Amino acid sequence: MAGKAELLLIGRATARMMDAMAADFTVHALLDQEDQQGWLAENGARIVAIATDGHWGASPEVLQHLPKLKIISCYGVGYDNIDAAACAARGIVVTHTPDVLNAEVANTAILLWLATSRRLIRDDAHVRSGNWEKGPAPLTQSVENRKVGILGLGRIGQEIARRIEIFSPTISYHSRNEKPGVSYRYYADLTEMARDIDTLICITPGGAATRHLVDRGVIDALGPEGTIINVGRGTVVDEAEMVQALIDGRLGAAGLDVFEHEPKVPKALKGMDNVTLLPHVGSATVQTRQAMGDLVTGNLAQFMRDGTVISPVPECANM
Ligand code: A2R
Repeated sequence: MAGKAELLLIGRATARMMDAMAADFTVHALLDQEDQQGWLAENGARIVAIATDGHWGASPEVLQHLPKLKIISCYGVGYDNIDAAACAARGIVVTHTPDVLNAEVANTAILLWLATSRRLIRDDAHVRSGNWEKGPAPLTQSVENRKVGILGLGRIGQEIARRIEIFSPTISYHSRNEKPGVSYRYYADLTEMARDIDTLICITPGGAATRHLVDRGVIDALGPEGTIINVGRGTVVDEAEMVQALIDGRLGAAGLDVFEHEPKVPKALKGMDNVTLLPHVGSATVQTRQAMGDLVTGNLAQFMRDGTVISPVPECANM
């Protein structure tokens, strides 16, 4: 009798995911191998499935060792570290975890926006340090009636917009295509939108097509009263330009869950009290991460059962 199919785990998985995957697969964790290249060269030919995440992805250097690979199941909605078009061309289906994290990431965007505008971290420090006994904290910026622009009105972007409606009558968005049936104002040009708003919330995918969409021109159009909230990918914002603009006072504030070279964060940001910094935790609650894990293992199990998957990435939707 043939043994179980073999799966390569890139990165880490929860105990619940490991249990679920063990039903169909013998799981090999790449991070447990001392000599990863040597292990791949020796064992890669037996691997039919990969479980990975948006951070680790699946590099060409790994994939070249896996001639029998049929499926890559990615934990996270962003898959910019996987060349999905190349995988589709090789007959490898790539899946991700859209929708189950929409509400959580949208909540994180609102959390960052409120915390940044109302200087939550600075004022918390004001209490803890005892400075409150010497005097009140300086006033902050209201989130009521701001002009908010969303860069990327997709699944998550629309959830963010729905929440912003409570605070702001003026919501606009930029994406490559105008979204049918949406009442928010569409801008075909991002810089033009930036001129008309005071808060820019970024929630596009990463990758080459969106790299540095938020460049110096967009940052200067937002201006000294402007705020950038980024819960998409760090690469979407020209981070060096954003930091310099914050130093110069050409940009007012920033709330950031993602960074261009994360987990490395520019030192200058760490000393600013007009920025709020999070370690890429947009979807990182127990409940949402469990739902994401279940979708990762659900895609793998369904594929082993009948060759279909629940949530393919768009490049693999018609395989
Ligand atoms: O451009 P469109 O019309 O395809 O709209 C998509 C927009 N988008 C872009 N906007 C401007 N320039 C681009 N080069 C560009 N590429 C994509 O981003 C759409 O409105 C939005 C993405 O929406 P979804 O595909 O539904 O993604 P979801 O689930 O909202 O997640 C967004 C990203 C993930 O890829 C992760 O990087 C992060 O949030 O967690």
